[in-house]
Parts: sequence; structure tokens; C-alpha cells
Amino acid sequence: MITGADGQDGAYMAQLLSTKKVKIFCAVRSLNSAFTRLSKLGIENKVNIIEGNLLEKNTIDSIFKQIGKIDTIYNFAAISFVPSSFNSPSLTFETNTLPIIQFLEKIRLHSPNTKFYQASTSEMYGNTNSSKSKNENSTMNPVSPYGISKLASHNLIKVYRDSYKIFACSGILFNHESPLRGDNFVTKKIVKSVVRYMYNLNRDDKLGNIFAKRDWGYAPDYMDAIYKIMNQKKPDDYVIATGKTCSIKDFASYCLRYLKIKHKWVKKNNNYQCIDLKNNKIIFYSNHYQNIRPNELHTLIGNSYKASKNLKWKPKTSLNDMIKIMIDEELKSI
Ligand code: F7E
Repeated sequence: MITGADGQDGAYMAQLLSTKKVKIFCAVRSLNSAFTRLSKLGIENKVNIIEGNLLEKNTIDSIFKQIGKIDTIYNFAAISFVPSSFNSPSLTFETNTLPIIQFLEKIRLHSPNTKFYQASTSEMYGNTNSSKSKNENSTMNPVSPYGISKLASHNLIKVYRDSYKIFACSGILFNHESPLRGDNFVTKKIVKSVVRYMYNLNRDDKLGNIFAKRDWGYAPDYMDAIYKIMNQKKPDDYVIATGKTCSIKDFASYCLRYLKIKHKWVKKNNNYQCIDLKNNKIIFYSNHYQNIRPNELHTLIGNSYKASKNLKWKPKTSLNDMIKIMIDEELKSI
């Protein structure tokens, strides 16, 4: 059973599970939703959609009642856009933390053989003094309500695993992107914008902090890792990352390079502009006030040694290949 099934991760996980001999249930907030991502992957008919708004009382009981025996729950439902968590901190906790307690309690009391996967995140690390890559034991010092809500759930997983021997695991996934990424996340925003720039179409050309760095992987590769995590003998938490980091500025430059757009970045009154060398047009403005967060997580780089050792998992898709996949898919939509 997958929550958040029409988000990027939920949809790719449903796709992965559709290749296994299992019955897939996707819990969605409302049956009136469009299921765009499941449709894009062509798997909307391979899953059983059930209604389950996790903000409503009794939803978890009702999900268990509708499905009967649940082997594994993949919990992807979340408010995942970090700026939204600053705007709606209470809703972020109601969505990202409370249902996890309710699921774990339900499993403890009524369904002790159900396995539970929690979508933990590199955002939990926040800013630390060390520039070393982060592993499962690194200090966590979140800098957003989102990071704190996820860290609370991450710790709940450990508590229930240690106290009640529940098969509960967290995947600490670093940023993972794909053509199914929501338009407001920076990689998708850049990909969409450069493709539309090529065709002279309306687009969003304003970026925030282009010097932030992230460890970016390809979402379907990360779903393989999650499947492996849930099929180990022993439940445990794993960092899933590429071990490489790249700034927003470089990500944008790689996208432009793929489209053969020669450009340069110039500093103007503490702001930066990305300029097309052919015609002097501005491709991107940065440090636009709208995109600055109240608190920024500057750099992330993950160490997934434990996953490579125990799960025999390694990312398959390089950053450049992922950019190619995202841009090629975006070009199809023009
Ligand atoms: O920002 C900077 C921004 O919103 C990445 C979520 O999946 O990954 C994601 O969180 C960086 C930040 O992702 C813009 O300030 C610059 O430093 O794409 P993002 P995120 O905040 O890292 C983690 C692992 C999760 O768990 C989250 O759920 O890019 N940035 N200019 C910008 N970001 C956005 N969105 N838009 C800009 O214009």
C-alpha cells in the first residue's frame, strides 16, 4: 500500500511494484484527483485506488478495513516543498508526523507483521560545521519545519523498531529528481525554463540562491533502493545518495550546455544574471526575493556506503544522464 501515490516517488514505486507479483493499493486524498503521474507512467489500471485522506480521523482504520491484510506500507504522503513548511508549519506536522504515529500504533496493536517504510530526507541534516558527506550516524540539525517534522517521524521509526520489534525502516533520501518532479522544485523549474527559453515561450526566469548545493540522484534509481531496504532480513535505516554535489548555478549551466546555449553568469548589485552569449538576452535572474527561504540549507552530500554494502545498491544514472532525460521529456511537451 502506497500513500502519496500520485507524487513523484509514489508513482515510480507503484511502477516498480507493478513488475512484481503483488497487489498494489494506492491511497489518495480524494478519488476525484486526476492521478496524472500514474497515468503518465501508464499504470493507473495496474493499481487499486482507495480513498484515504490521512488528515482525517479514522482514515488509517478505514484503509486497513478496505484492504484487509497489508504486507508493506510505503509512506510517501507529505508536504514536501520546503518553503510551504515555513508558510504552514502546523499543517506540515499534521501531514508529515501525526499519521506516522497513527500507522505505527495501528501496526503495533493490530497488524504486527505489516512492514512500514518512512520517507526520511537529507533535509533532516540541516546545516552543520562539517563539510563531510552525511551517513546514517551524522548529526542532524534541521533548519526548516519540514526537516523537523521529518526528523520527528524518523526518530519514531527507530523507537517503534527498537521497542516493539516492528519492521519499520527509513530511507534517508537525498534530493532525487525526474520528469515527474513538481514544477516548483528547482531542477524541474530550470529544465522547464531553459526549454521554454529555446522556444521563446513564457517562462519563470527567477531563481533564488544559486549557490546552494545538493546531492542529486534519479528518482527511479532511488525506488530500487527502497524496495531493497524493505526486502532485507533486518529492518534498518539507509542513506540513499550519489556522493556528489552540485550547485544550482552549475545545474542550470549543465542544462544550457545540453541545449548548446552558450552563456555566462554576471554579478549585478549582489544579484546574478545568466546571459545568452549569442544575443545578450537574460536567461535567469537570481536572488529574486520571492525565492529566498527564511532559512537556507547550504550544502548537502550523502554517503551511501551502508546501502552499497548491505543492499548492493548504487545509483545507475549520472547527473548528466538525468538532465538529458528531464530535458528530452520536457521537449516532448512543447
Ligand atoms: O531546492 C535552491 C533552494 O526546492 C533546492 C524536496 O524534495 O529535497 C527537496 O528539497 C535548492 C534549495 O529542493 C530556487 O533554496 C534556488 O537550496 O528543489 P528544492 P529542497 O529544498 O532541497 C529534499 C531532500 C526533500 O526531502 C524535499 O522534500 O535550490 N533554489 N532557486 C531554489 N529552489 C526552488 N524550489 N526554486 C528556486 O527558484
